[in-house]
Amino acid sequence: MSGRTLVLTGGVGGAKLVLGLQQVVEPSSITAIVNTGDDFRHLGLWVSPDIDTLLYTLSGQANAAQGWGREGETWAFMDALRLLGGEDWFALGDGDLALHVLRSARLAAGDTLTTITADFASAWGIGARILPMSDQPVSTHLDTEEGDLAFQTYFVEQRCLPVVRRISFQGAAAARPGPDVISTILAEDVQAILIAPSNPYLSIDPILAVPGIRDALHSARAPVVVVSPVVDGNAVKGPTAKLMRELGSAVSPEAVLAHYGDVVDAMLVDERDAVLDLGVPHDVCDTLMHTLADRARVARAALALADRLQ
Ligand code: FO1
Repeated sequence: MSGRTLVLTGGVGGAKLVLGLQQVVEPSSITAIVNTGDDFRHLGLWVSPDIDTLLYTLSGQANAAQGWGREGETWAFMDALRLLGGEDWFALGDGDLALHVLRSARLAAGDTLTTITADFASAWGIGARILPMSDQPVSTHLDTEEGDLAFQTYFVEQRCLPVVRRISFQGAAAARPGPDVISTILAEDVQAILIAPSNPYLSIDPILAVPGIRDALHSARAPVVVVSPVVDGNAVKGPTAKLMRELGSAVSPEAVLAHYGDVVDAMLVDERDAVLDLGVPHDVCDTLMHTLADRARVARAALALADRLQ
């Protein structure tokens, strides 16, 4: 297979797939379009968790056990903050802080998130292209039984406990896709557009909510293949299954596919989920990605499925 590979991705699950792709295709042929609905201003700093998870993962700095932040992190800033009575529910490691400080200063000086992200990736020798879904702020909000919660309040402070009734993406309607997002989706040399096994509601929907992205996926020459985030009737990680149930959905590959609708051309399903007829082509493999070899296997299977549809 030759040509470019695009991945729509959120946090840790998506980063694992991109890392797997790097094992099977040239890193410079990969473009990740990343969710920024989790981004927020905290202690005056602009934090972009999903972009940073990808930056840390692809540069070999990620704290894999924790699922966010960097390996070998120190916490002097948080200790000092706590002694001053500062908010400590969202932990910013000392090294991680450098990213947020620099990003915030550059945004204030008029640079875009796209340029800043590209510069960070280049500083760390990352070959893949990392494109924020938009340079305008989009904030995921959850309408819950405890009231309206901003994403990080729901996810980190409230540990996803409140029951969710509705999800919205504030700012999405007025946001524009990042400068190269649409042209990259529509490019002639794209061989596959993958939707990572990230949370469909919290990680991928914000990307699809940016006007123009869903239409571009429809018009793209390359097939759109989703890697199922459901394994054995449950979600691999995080609040996906809980959220799907609360929003009245079954926790199954079929339900994920129905949620995405006609934007998806094919699905890579986990071997533990018996699927009868999905209505779109599908392949089956072990989609759990614990090791680098697992990640390469899933990437290879997703690309092979896309190749079959070309
Ligand atoms: N997740 C947590 O569960 N607790 C934290 O204190 C926390 C801090 C944090 C700092 C920077 C960053 O980029 C991410 C951080 N995350 C933390 C993870 C993150 O908020 C979520 O996992 C993602 O937004 C979901 O993809």
